[in-house]
Amino acid sequence: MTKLPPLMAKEMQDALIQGDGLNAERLASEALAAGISPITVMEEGFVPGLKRMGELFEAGDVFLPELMMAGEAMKAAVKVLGPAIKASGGKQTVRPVIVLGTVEGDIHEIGKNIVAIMLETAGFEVVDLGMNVKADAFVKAAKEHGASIIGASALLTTTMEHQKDIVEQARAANLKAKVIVGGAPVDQAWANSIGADGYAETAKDAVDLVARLLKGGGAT
Ligand code: B1M
Repeated sequence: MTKLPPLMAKEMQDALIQGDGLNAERLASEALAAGISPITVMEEGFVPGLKRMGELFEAGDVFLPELMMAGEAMKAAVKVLGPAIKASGGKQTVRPVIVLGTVEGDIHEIGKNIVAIMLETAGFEVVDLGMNVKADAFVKAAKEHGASIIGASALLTTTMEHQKDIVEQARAANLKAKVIVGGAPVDQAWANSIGADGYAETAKDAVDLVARLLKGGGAT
């Protein structure tokens, strides 16, 4: 598979930092036309741009409007890359259901959307509840859809606590579904402390984790 040229990766990161969605979309299309894997383009091209944006925001060098524009530019890139990632996946007849969402009080959805795309590509059926989703809505949807897995994403240290609510409510409702957690501030220690069935650092790890859990294997 063709590698992502460093100059193009830099242009992708700059497009996000400048909040330039049109450029992000163009660069994503050009990279695909050049035969570069859409996952490589996402992970090595665009995601580092958002990480850099987070650092600039934390340092007070950019403000909320710029952060929002970077998020929109990323969504423009995902619009091009998502279908290409899905097209690279195989087809499966029996598709275990995964209920996925970003927890209550949290409107970060880009990482969760990437996780959804990767899970669908791997042959799972994803019921995407969106962002700012209350714990009881995860549980209700899992019951309705007969989900095997509930996946909760959180990007804020202040909203991670709701992942614990989801685990507790899922247990209280005697759900068979396993609960997995992820998102930038989340780690294995947090997942253990709230009794979650698994933690994944990246979207690709989430796919491996789900496959392992559904085979009856452990979370690590
Ligand atoms: Co926000 N934001 N933001 N933001 N934002 C962060 C998270 C922050 C770290 C930036 C910073 O200060 N450095 C900081 C949080 C600090 C903290 O909690 N300690 C922060 C803040 C403070 C805020 C606001 C409070 C700002 C304000 O209003 N003053 C506000 C909160 C709003 C709210 O949610 N209530 C806010 C708002 C926003 C925007 C709306 C402007 C925008 C989001 C746009 C959108 O999603 N539509 C935004 C953005 C873009 C960011 C950063 C820059 C980028 C997030 C992102 O999309 N990353 C972020 C900085 C950072 O994360 N370093 C930041 C790319 C994405 C692919 O990565 O989401 O980590 P990520 O997902 C990865 C993995 O984590 C994993 O897979 C993905 C792909 O590999 N993963 C899972 C994710 N979910 C998973 C679930 C799984 C498994 C794996 O299983 C279920």
